[in-house]
Amino acid sequence: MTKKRPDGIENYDEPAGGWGALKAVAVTLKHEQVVLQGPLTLLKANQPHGFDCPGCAWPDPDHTSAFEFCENGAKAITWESTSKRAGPDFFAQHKVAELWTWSDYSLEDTGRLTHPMIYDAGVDQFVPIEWQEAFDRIGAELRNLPDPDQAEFYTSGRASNEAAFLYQTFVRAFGTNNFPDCSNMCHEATSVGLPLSIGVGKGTVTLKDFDHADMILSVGHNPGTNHPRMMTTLHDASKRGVPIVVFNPLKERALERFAAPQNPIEMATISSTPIASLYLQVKAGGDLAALKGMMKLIFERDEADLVAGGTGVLDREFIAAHCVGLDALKADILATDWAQIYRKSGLQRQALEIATDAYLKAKNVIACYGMGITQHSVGTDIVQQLVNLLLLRGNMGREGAGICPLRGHSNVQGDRTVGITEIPNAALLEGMERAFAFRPSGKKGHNAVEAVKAIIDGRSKALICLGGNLAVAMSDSDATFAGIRRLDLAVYLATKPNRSHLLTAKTTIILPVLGRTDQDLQKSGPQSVTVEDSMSMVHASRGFLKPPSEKLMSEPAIIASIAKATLRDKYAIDWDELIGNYDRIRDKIEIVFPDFYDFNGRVRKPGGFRLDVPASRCEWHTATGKANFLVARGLEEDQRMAAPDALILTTLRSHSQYNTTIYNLDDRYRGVFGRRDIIFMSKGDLASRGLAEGDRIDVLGIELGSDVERSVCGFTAVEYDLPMGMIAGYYPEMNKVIALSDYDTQSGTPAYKGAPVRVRKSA
Ligand SMILES: Nc1nc2c(c(=O)[nH]1)N[C@H]1C(S)=C(S)[C@@H](COP(=O)(O)OP(=O)(O)OC[C@H]3O[C@@H](n4cnc5c(=O)[nH]c(N)nc54)[C@H](O)[C@@H]3O)O[C@H]1N2
Ligand SMILES: Nc1nc2c(c(=O)[nH]1)N[C@H]1C(S)=C(S)[C@@H](COP(=O)(O)OP(=O)(O)OC[C@H]3O[C@@H](n4cnc5c(=O)[nH]c(N)nc54)[C@H](O)[C@@H]3O)O[C@H]1N2
Ligand SMILES: [Mo]
Repeated sequence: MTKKRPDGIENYDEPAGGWGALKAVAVTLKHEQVVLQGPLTLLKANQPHGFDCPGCAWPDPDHTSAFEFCENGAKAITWESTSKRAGPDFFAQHKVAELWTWSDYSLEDTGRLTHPMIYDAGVDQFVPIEWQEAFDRIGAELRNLPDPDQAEFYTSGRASNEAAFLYQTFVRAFGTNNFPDCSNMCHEATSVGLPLSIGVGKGTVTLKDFDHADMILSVGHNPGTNHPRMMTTLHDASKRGVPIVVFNPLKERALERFAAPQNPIEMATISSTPIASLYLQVKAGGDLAALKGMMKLIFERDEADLVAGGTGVLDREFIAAHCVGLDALKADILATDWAQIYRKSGLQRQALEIATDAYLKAKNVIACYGMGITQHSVGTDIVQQLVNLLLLRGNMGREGAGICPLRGHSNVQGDRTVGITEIPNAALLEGMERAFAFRPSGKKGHNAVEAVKAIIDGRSKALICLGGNLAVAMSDSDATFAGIRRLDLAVYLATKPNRSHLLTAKTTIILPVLGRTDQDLQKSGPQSVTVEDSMSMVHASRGFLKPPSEKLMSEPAIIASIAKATLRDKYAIDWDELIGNYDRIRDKIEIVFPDFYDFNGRVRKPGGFRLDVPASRCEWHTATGKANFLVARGLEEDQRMAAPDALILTTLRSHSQYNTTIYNLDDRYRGVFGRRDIIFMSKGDLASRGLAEGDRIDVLGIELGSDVERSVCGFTAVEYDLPMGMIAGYYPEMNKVIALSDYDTQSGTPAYKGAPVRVRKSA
């Protein structure tokens, strides 16, 4: 007899992709009332003369390919090109107090913003304001701050290179380096960890490398949902018989399919039994232990082989030529206790041995990873141990091998490249001086967590957001929301209304922007912008749709107008000239960043160009001039997990959301329909707490030395195939329980995938 499951929870047996995906797109098109432009728009995504898909940062084959079908790319595009509008009429009908009760889904579902709006506390409504008046207000408020460091300038990763570069120019001229950005909540562990290891904070592989890989490690990411076009690459690899070894606590449908029997992946084990590709259900936060375990096995195999008269299993030639730090790493790894490795990773020796054997058998290995690695209190450590594993066998800087962080937002990598950073280096400061004849301050500014803390403490008074939904994306929602409500000035450049906008400050202004798909007309005619994907490919993107309203301005034009109103004649930057033709902005980018030489020429070629990644050719821009084996902290007990009933919370994206944008309430591949108020728990953890599937439960955050109660209440427990000792819930709902103090001390990335919690039955 099959057990009755809670409402909306099903056993979903269909494979990832397929007809389910096509159906989902048709439903989205209809819901967004995109009748004619919709399908046409989809066909222009990622085409030589089209726009860059705002969905994800996975590259395109030379960006010249035929249309690649992508369910979630289609949703992202359709969501932007909707015919629904949130104009002055809409805001006149709804007070902010009412809108606050709406769901995140309903808020964005109102459609595209059409008019600049300012909050009027007298009527508790947003009312229209003229553009110039808005710019003058913002300029006056910013100039009135006693110290430029009292303002925070957030960037979300959809901003183009041109917008981001102008923004950082404005903010540095204004006088602060407070650049919180979405990357600080995302791949910061990569941006901080990789430079210390290999001298560059970016991935080293290109799409072509996947054709030459003999094994792919897929660690802590869910490409079937978040990078769907990557499935083509993984599918091709699996058809070639390349083993794909997955580390993920959840059996994600799209990754599992590669382990399906009809698509067998041959892989010799120690016992020479052929098995399918391997799915290791590591416990959340257990990858550090798992990687240390694999390296321990490698060192043990190496010694055994040497004793037996062999040459060992390490790539000694590569290590001698390119690496330093092997002895310290080996000492650390050999000193790591097996019992600790098993306990922290939740994996048994045999699983680690099979993974290690596959790794040692392969000549060329690519390691792909995502948020399952970076969003932990040891995120930077895990990234670096993954690099260690690759370096031991020389899997770096040669064809078919290397590290592949899967970036999030479609231009998050580009935004960082063109200067969105709170820690400007000398090269950036000198470049700015060359381009604009002023030397910006080199003082360290705020990252995302630091910015929100400064806002909560009242040290920062103003927040300008180039896109995104910072308050909802950040941990500790209650504290974050309260802090932002106390600001003097909050300004949001946005395409659609969201909850951050409703956290009204003394002055709150929403400025509607053109999206990726919209035509951007300036003095010299239609403009293209540029973006950089996960593999450092830079290419042009040109929108072609009629904008949702004649009132809309482009992001670069808005930034230039705010800059003019704030800086007036300071440093005599000719903002109008830069905006009249974006080629002029790109000329300036080229002056600041020499890697962009002949930018306007090269970006006009179909497919664009690749920015230099020295580690891709074994050139190591590190302090030692070599690739560094780095020792991570140990696996000692986390004090916060000392309570016997403590669990690790990991937070997930559903299949129908883009970060804080919720397309609908289904999470098809995980069998969840029409709801998000659920907590996935293992059978064992349910039973040991006297709970049953369907029970209402509360999740409470644990923060040492604090009695603040952070909780979500009345969520439904859903039994799920998970390792014991952890639970999973949806982002952003679960941000209420994660403390702001819970982040990776090396990179500042919040520990969204490894927060200590306990659960109780709801009263
Ligand atoms: N459709 C869609 N596309 C997106 C996004 C979106 O929201 N929707 N967001 C974009 C952005 S900004 C980003 S950063 C990327 C995010 O893309 P991903 O990196 O795929 O991010 P998540 O979905 O948060 O989590 C990924 C996986 O990590 C696993 N996981 C959780 N904890 C752990 C752990 O401790 N160890 C391991 N090994 N795995 C763990 C989860 O089970 C999940 O499968 O996608 C981008 N693309
Ligand atoms: N618990 C938990 N929290 C997380 C994460 C997690 O995995 N778990 N992931 C983190 C990660 S990886 C990231 S990247 C952050 C994301 O944080 P953000 O980037 O701040 O959030 P988004 O949800 O992507 O922002 C959505 C809003 O962007 C605006 N927007 C959309 N397109 C455009 C555009 O073209 N221009 C402008 N100006 N605005 C636009 C719309 O108004 C929309 O409401 O969240 C982080 N928070
Ligand atoms: Mo992200």
